[in-house]
Amino acid sequence: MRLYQFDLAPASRRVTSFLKETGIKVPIVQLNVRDGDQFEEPFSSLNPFHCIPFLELENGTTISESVAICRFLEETNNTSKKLFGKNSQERAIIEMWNRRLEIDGYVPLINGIRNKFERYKGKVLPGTRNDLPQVPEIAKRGIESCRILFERLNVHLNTTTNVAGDALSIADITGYEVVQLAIALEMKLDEFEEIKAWHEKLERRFKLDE
Ligand SMILES: N[C@@H](CCC(=O)N[C@@H](CS)C(=O)NCC(=O)O)C(=O)O
Repeated sequence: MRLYQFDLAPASRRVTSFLKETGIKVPIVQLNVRDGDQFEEPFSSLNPFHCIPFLELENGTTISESVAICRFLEETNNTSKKLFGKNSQERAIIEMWNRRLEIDGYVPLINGIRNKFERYKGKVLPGTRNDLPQVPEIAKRGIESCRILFERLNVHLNTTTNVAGDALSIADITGYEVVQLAIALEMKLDEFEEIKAWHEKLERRFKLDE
């Protein structure tokens, strides 16, 4: 089994944080997606979506999508920490928050970053190289979508230790990356005291070693 990663990429960092938290060990191969390693063989055929992370299994199957990878690793390793929940209700609440954070925060902000910063020119959609123009308005909309999410989330975090309950879950890992993306897009966070405290707590756990 091999996990293909690029440490600086948000989707990869979600898997790195999951591995850190659960203690699961997987052999890792670094692909530099900035240099375009994902378009070279054998990586291009292994994952035709041309994105990292992806997991290559011994039987030749490839699993892409960070959350699918984490779910597979949790189910196939007997770890005491269950970041996807221990019963039906926990699993549903965790999925609910994870999807909310992805749909209203992570995806709009990633689209915003790719449409705003010069370094993503020609790379507007993940896993592509083409002449699709950047549209700065998408960054503004991304921030607005995330601001509405944060207004709701800030109230919710008053009532709970972690986003989907007492135990830390995959939804907190997604949430940490959402706040990191919001900071990268220079979103104003002053009014979101609960989110800032939650992010600081997660930062102590998941900040990349320099
Ligand atoms: N939804 C996917 C996102 C994967 C993705 O977009 N990965 C980016 C890095 S964050 C990538 O590999 N980009 C390569 C490129 O755009 O060329 C996941 O969570 O795994």
